Amino acid sequence: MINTKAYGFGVFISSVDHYFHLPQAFRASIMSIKNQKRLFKEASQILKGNTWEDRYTVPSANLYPYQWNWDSGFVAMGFAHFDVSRAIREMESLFEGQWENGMLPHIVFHSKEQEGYFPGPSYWESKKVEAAPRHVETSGITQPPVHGFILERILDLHPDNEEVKAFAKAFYPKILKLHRYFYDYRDPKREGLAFIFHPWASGRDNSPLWDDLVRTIPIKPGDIPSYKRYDNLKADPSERPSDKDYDIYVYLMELGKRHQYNGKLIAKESPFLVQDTLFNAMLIRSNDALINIGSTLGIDTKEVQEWNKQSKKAFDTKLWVDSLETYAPYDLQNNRHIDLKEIGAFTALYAGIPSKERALKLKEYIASLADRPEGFRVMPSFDPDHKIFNPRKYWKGPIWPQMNWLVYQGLNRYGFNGTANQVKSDFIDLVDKLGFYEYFDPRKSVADQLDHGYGGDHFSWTAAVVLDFIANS
Ligand code: 9WN
Repeated sequence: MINTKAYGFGVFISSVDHYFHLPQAFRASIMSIKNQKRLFKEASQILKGNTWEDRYTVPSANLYPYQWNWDSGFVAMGFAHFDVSRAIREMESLFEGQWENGMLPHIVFHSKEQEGYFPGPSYWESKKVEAAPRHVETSGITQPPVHGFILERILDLHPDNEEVKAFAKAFYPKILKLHRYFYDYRDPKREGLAFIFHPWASGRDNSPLWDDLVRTIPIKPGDIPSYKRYDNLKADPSERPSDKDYDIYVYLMELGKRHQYNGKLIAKESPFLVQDTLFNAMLIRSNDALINIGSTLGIDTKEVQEWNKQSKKAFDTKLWVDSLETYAPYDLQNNRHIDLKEIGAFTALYAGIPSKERALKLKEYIASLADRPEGFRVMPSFDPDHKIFNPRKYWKGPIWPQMNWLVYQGLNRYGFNGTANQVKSDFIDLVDKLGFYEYFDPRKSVADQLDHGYGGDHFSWTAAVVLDFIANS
């Protein structure tokens, strides 16, 4: 892999062809150069095709027709490999949705209500909330904060680009404000860990992590309005969350709406209040990025350093579960760990949280999945030994692109390059064989017989991850 920092090698890729004129020695051969070139081109076309008004990108034109929070972070990283000005506009358009209190919503509705997605702009009633922006409608929940390390990645790719430097300076305070929101509004006991109050905010909607918790939420007639789902008309309904899951999603959105999405009030009442692994690992890794960027740009980072010291310690002590040999989310309303083995825990590597010993345990688990006789590509989103594991169903087992990217980065951070490369090549191989889908079957024997992935096609973050993986091979 090219470590751009170590080689002082600013990979400025102004076009697909420019990239492929780079010396071959810098590109390990995970597949033929011809195939890499083809995938790189297809990926860039997908991002361009999913772009609206030349400034924001939808995850998938058919399934998710608005701008999503963490999707757009990855999308910006993808664009940074061939059109950095578009990468900048992606981040800027996303943060147009940022609220006065710093909250960054999980969807920004640049376009009017469209038939085909629930819950659309009119559902959330964001404009009734004083802190929400006036010029654009948004949702009222957030998503994992990836934007700090995405900004760092863009800067790393273009260290001498003046437009990028100016953007980083102007953008830094917005990300800082977002992180401050999490510490001020989502961490009532000042533990250094932010809570979420909706499964969607975890980025992993129907993960088995949330099953027990949401099952205990009683919904009485009249608690939720009637609504119409479209997701299960557009994607295979057997892969999507159940109707019961959706009722809970709506119930929790109603609760948020009732409290004008005010974290402090919600914390008192919400039956779903969780300190999630992935969410907090992203916050910590993005804090790290703010510290690194700050020192390059001459910005004082004392406040961020203090947050991060506390957050790293709290994550490592509170969220580690010995019997599982991984981290696990913490359910604040029932004071217990949600002790299941799930991919979010493994992103702690990317945030530099575990000791070497713990990191080794995490790595060995991933490697052991890959070595099994029945054969898994790594890394499935949920524990294949658990009875709930379902290799086709959304967050209950399939391989997800952005999660593989995060796990890959984490393994490399700890020097486990062999396993990291396996995670990367497994993913590239899936896309090469099955297309740019939203998620993939992790079972080798099954996926090898298929001719497509699962969920939405022409998916933006799938394209973004392919671009980054290939550019850094
Ligand atoms: C709800 C857009 C989003 C991703 C999430 C993924 C899925 C939405 C949905 O799609 O969630 O936000 O309607 O199911 O779980 O991670 O950001 O790609």
